[in-house]
Amino acid sequence: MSSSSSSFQMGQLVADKHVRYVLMSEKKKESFESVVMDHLRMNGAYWGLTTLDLLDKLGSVSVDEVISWLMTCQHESGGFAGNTGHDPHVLYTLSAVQILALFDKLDILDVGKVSSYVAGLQNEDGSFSGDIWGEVDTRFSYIAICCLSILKCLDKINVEKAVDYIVSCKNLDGGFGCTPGAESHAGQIFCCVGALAITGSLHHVDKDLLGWWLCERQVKSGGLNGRPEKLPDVCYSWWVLSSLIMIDRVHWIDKAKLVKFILDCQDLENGGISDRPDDAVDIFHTYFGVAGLSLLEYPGVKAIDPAYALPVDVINRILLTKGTQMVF
Ligand code: GRG
Repeated sequence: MSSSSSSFQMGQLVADKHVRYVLMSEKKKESFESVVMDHLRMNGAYWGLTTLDLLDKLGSVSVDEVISWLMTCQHESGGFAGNTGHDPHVLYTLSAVQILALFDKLDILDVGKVSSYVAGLQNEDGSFSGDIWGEVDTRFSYIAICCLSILKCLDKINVEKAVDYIVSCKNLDGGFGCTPGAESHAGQIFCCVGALAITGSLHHVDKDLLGWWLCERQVKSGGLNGRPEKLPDVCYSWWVLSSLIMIDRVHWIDKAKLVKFILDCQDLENGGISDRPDDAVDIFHTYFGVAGLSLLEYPGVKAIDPAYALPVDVINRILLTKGTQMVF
């Protein structure tokens, strides 16, 4: 379906240009962007490949090439690094698992090994460290829960303690921070709400209070910020909207104005999406812009799951097959 047939009376998504931008950014290995992103290439691959899948163009990449590189990033511990020769971290392990899920290639994984690596990062209080160096953050709680759920190994961790820890990071404004007492931030809210959604624990969220805080993130231009008094940024189209959808309060924001803000951040000539109109594009904002449009049901963009951050058809394929452990 082309966006010209849509009910959105505004600029259009230049989908073909974004596809070309994603495919080209992979080829420009010497560019500044590639060099500074070298250590987190696994995240970049997840952002780029998911963008392609949402635009129904995943077939444009060589599955074998991606997977043979991806497997060079796995360590003896079972965890994945951001690139060949780097150290493993749970951040990159989730991206690796998500990429394999996109390609329907989870069967090449030693699931026992990967899940033991992730589960081994749970601490006594239920929180998760990101790697052996021990930094604790609710981002890592989400990542561990999302990863283990995709691998159908949630039973390897103490889910009750994991949930209790996340709840201990809830603030009086209804939001969540990275550790107990830390300021509410839309990115951390996505992580906490996502982890609670996956574990069937959303009853811990005050949906009206949090919904109010989240819908107040919309500013005059239609864009969303991540916390009060901050500038809007396309990436919050994902962190805020997905959270609003999970708590069933997405109708509290002006969706048409947000669509316009995202479309205004496109590079109409060379493809790619930036944080704000007229800034330089990058792969991170291109993904979160397209993913935001997916949550807004923009025509021609496949539906994405707000908790797992993967296309709905991919999640259905995984969760509806034999061996599913439903925690709901
Ligand atoms: C699978 C989608 C997915 C995520 C994996 C890594 C992760 C889990 C979640 C990250 C959540 C997070 C903290 C997002 C915020 C990212 C961001 C733009 C941070 C910028 O923070 P500041 O303080 O910017 O620099 P503001 O906008 O507050 O000025």
